[in-house]
Amino acid sequence: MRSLNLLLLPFVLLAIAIAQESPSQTPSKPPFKLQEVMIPVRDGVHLQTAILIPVDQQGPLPILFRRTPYGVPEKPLEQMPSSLKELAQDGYIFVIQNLRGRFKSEGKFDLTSWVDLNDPKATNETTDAYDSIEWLLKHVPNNNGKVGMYGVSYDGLTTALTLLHPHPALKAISEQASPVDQWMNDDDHRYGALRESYDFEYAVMEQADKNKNTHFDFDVYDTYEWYLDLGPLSNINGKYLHGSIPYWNSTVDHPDYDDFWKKEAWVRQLHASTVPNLNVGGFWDQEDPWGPWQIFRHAEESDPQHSNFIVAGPWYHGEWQAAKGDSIGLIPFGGHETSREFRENIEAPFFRYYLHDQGEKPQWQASTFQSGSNTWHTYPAWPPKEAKSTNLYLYADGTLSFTAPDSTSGKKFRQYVSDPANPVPYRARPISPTYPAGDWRTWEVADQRFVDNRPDVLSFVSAPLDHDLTITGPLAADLFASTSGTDSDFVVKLIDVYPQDAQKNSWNPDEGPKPGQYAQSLNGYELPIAMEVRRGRYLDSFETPHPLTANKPREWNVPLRDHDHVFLKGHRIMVQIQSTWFPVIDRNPQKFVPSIYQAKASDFVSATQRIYCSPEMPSHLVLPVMP
Ligand code: PG9
Repeated sequence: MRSLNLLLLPFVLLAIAIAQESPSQTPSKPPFKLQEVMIPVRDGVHLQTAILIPVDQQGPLPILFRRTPYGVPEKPLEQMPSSLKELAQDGYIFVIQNLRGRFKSEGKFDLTSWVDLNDPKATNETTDAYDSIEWLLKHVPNNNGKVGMYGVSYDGLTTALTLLHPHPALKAISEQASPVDQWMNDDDHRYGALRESYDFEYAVMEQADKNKNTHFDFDVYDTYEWYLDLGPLSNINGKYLHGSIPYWNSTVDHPDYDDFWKKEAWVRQLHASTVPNLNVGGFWDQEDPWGPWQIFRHAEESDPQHSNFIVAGPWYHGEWQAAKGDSIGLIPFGGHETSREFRENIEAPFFRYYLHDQGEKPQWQASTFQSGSNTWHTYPAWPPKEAKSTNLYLYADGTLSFTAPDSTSGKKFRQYVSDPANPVPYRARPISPTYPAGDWRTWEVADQRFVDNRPDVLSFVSAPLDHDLTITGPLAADLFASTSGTDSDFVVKLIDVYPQDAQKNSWNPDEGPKPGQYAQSLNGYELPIAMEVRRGRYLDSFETPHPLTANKPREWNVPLRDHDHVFLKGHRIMVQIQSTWFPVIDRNPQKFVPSIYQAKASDFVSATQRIYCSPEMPSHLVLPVMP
C-alpha cells in the first residue's frame, strides 16, 4: 500500500486542500499565526488542533471550527487558500482539529458515526465537538463567544453531527456533502448495493495507518480488470486485507440493514432544526449526493425559526470549494464562477449574519444553480409547490413519451442478457484508482455513448424537445421488470442528449481536429442527469433479503434524488437501463444467496432481464416538471 505526501493529496481531501492547496494567485504575507494545541475531551483523550489567528486581528472575532480525519496544517500557511478568501474577509479565528485516532489525536478512529445520546459516558463526534468548543471559548484569546462549524464530506459529517446535541455557543453551521446513512446511500452503498471500489479503497485509505492516508497499491493499471479478476468479495480479505481493516470487516459482517447500520444512520435521531444550518450538496456529487437533502428534510420536521436552508449546484464532490467552479468535466456553466459566487453571495453572508450580526438572513429556503439554463434560483420552499409530477413512459420500440402506452402500442417488453462475467463499466476504461481523485471526480458527467451500444444496456430516447423542459425537485423511476434469476440489480440513468450541432467545432476544417479533440465536443453528448441502482433482494425489506421469483415481473421503485435541470429545446431525453455498473457497484450474483459477501464464484450466473412497457405494466420515470 502506498502512502501519500500530505501536500500531494487531491482536492477531495478538503481538509488538507484548504490548508495547503489552492493558494490565491497573488503572493501576500502569511495570513494567520498558527498555534497547535492538544484539546482534552471528557474521557481524557487529547485532540490535535490547529488554531489560525488572523495576523491583523483587531478586536474579538467568532471562531470557525472544522473537524477532520485528514490532517491539520502543521506549519503556517504562506497564502490565503482561495476557498477561505471570502470568509476570511469578514474576520474569523479558524480552528481545525484532527478527529480522535487520526494523526496526533489520541484515541481510536472507527469510521462510524454512532451517537448514543442516552449513554452519559459515551464519547463520539458530537461530544468531542461539544467539549472542544467549550475549551476553545475559554482558551482562545479575543474570541467573541460565537462559534460556527463548516466542512465538506467527512468534515461535513462532523459538522452535522453537532445538530444532535449542539453547544449553546454554536450559532451556525454549514454542513456540506455529509453522509447520513452509509447503507442506504452516499459513499458505501446504494439501497444495500455495495459501492465496492469506494468502500474498499476508502476504508484502506483511512484505516491502514493512523498517521497517514494510505492508497491501496493496485498491481493492474485498469482497476476494472483488477476487481473482475478478484472474483467474489470474500477474496478481498482472503487474498489482500486478511481482516486488517475494521471498517471493511464490518461491511462484510453486516450485509443487511441491521442495528449496526441503523446506528450509523445518525440522521434518524434528527427531528428538528437545532442550529441554523446551510446544507450544501452537489447534483453530480460522486460520493455524498443524498445526505444534505436528508439532513435538510429531517430538520424541516420542526423549524420555527426558519433557519434550515439548502443550496445545491451542478457540482462534483466539494466543487463549491474549488477556486472558480466554472465547469464540470466538459460541461461549462455559462460564464459563471459558481463556486466563488456561492462563497461570496451565500456562504459568507450566512455566517456573517449569524456570527457577526451583520447583513440579512437568507429570504429563501433553497437556492440552486440550475444546470442546463446555467442560472441561479431561489425557492421559498423545497420542493417548489408549482412542480407537477409528470410521468415519462418507456416504449418497447426504444422511444419515450409523456403519453401512457395503450393497447395499440405494440411490443410489450424489451430484454437483454446480463452477464456478471462481463459487467458494464461505470465509466470508460481504463478506470483509475478512486484516490487520488483525478477522473473519479467527474465520472458522473461522462458521455454515456461509451455504453449505449452494448447489448446489455437498453436505451430509450425521446423526440427532440420543442420547448425547454425544467425539472425541479425529487425524481424517481417506476419500472416493471423481471429477471430469469432469483436476485438482480437494475440501474436507471436519466440522460440529456445534446443536439448533433450543439457546439461549433473549433478546429480548422482543412486540418481536422488535433488528437483527442474530436471527443471533447458536446455534439451529440449524452449527459447523465440522474443515476441510481436498486438491488432486488431488498425490494420488500431492507432488513431481511428475499429472493425474487424467476421470470415474474414486479414493480421496482428507483429513487433518483433531487435535481434542478433544464432540458433545452432541441435536446432529447434518454433513459438507459442496465443490470451491472462495475466496479462502483459490486456484481449481483443474480442467484439469491444469503449474503453476497459469502458468494462463491459459481454463484454468479447470467440472467435474462425484461423491462415491461405495456398498458398494464407501464415502466416510467416520474419527473417534477415546472410550469
Ligand atoms: N466521501 C468521504 C467520506 C465521508 C464520510 C465518511 C466516509 C467517507 C469524504 O470525502 O470525506
